[in-house]
Amino acid sequence: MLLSSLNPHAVAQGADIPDAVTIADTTFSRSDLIGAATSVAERVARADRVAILAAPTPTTVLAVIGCLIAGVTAVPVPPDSGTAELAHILRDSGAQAWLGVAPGECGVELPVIPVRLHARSWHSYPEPAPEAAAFVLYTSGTTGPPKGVVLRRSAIMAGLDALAEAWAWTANDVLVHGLPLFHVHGLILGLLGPLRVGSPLVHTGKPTPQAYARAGGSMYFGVPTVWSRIAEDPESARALSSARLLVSGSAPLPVPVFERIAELTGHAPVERYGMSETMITVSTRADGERRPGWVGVPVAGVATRLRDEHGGDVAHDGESIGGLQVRGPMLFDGYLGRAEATADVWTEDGWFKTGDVAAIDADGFHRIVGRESTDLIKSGGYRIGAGEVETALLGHPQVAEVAVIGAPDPDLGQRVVAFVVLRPAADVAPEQLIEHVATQLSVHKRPREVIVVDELPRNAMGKVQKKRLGRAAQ
Ligand code: MCA
Ligand code: AMP
Repeated sequence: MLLSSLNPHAVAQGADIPDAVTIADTTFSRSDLIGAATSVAERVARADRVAILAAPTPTTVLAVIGCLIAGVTAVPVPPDSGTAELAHILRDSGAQAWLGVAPGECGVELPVIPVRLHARSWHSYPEPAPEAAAFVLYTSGTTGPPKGVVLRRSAIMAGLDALAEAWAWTANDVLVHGLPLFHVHGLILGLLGPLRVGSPLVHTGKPTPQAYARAGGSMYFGVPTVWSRIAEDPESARALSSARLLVSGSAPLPVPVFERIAELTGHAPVERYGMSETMITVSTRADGERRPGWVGVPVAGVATRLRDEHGGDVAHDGESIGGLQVRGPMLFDGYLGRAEATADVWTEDGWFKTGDVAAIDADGFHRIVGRESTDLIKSGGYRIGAGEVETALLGHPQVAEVAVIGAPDPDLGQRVVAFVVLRPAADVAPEQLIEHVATQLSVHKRPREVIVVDELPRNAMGKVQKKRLGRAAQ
């Protein structure tokens, strides 16, 4: 069973977990979760696919578990999604209803199935088939609107079991994080992980250093921005010294942050690498070497290889770099309704092309060097397609041309910067353009900076030279 700790037989035998999940000042015991989520399952069971506005709340937790119990595919939606993004996700996913809370107007009307926190049901559902789709998670590509990543139940089970093994994660752990519940990191690792392993979860709402320090957990998850903010708050950092494992992922952890965290907490961070499409494929092991700047070795069941631009082998000598390809049981089924885009990311012999450039050493240690395309930006651990931000800006009536890049940023890793050519006689402030993106897409996709220019640098073919813009933004 996917959520193996939510086992009604254990509760019937008196083995409850009093603090299975704590979120937004609410604590659910294991029996609360089973009873309340089964009641959600009863209400949602006749649907195939529903959308969940995935704010970090008890409602989201019960909605997600209810779908997993009933075998209904869940589409988690960022709670700060703007109108264009919301409408896209709803139309593209074919969600039939909102489960829990519905957002404001976006042009697509769906019924709302309520989640009642105090309702209980003890109905017993058979475990859905392992190949059934558990989630469609929306994630950005280099161009176009986000694509739906279809994750089946067996992939999630394999991904979580591999991490539990690598990190020696058991029911004796208490996991703490404050990550969003609409991506693999916060949702699958951060919520389903504890429910599978049986370790209590404390979700802090926001991943602030102070909240992490107060939570008193044994395992902490964070994106590099979270760890860099903790490294700048020595008092909070020192409070984490009683933990067992500090885990970083979703973006590169800068070596100085790794070292500062190790110095302040006494724990060298465990780094791991993954994608929405693959879950976590490479990780430092709890009992293994923790090398700053490196993300570890393939987890159980995963094979990796490097390929040059002609598809040739690249040596695993720790120096040579190539396109990273992976294979394993936790990979996705494809992009929803996009057979061509799905085919594009697989090689003929069945390896997934991550789009990341990496080096692998003779011991199997991986170093992620960067992405093949500059048009996928990682800001605060969020994946943001330059193309979708450009489309949003071009939708503004006063914008004539635009080029969006990820500029290096000490806090966010990269920050979204937009270079904009305005229409003649336009009268619009950069802040208004930033706000326009925040209301169309998600707040976290907004440019942190809009730079108005007379023209964009182009090559002889008329293509915008983003590398030159990158230098201008530093
Ligand atoms: C600013 N705000 C606005 C606006 N401008 N709100 C509305 N409209 C505007 N125009 C305010 C909001 O009120 C909010 O404030 C704040 O800005 C949110 O902005 P954000 O940029 O999100 O905040 P941040 O503090 O810069 O965020 C840093 C962060 C966040 C907390 C680290 O980036 C984060 O949660 N990242 C996690 C991403 C993640 O989980 N990625 C995993 C992908 P207020 O905060 O006061 O409400 S999965 C993955 O990558 C794979 C599988 C893997 O390997 O894990
Ligand atoms: P997402 O689909 O949002 O999960 O983003 C996946 C991308 O995040 C990967 O393709 C990498 O570019 C990046 N990423 C994830 N984890 C790491 C890491 N530990 N180090 C460097 N990059 C990472």
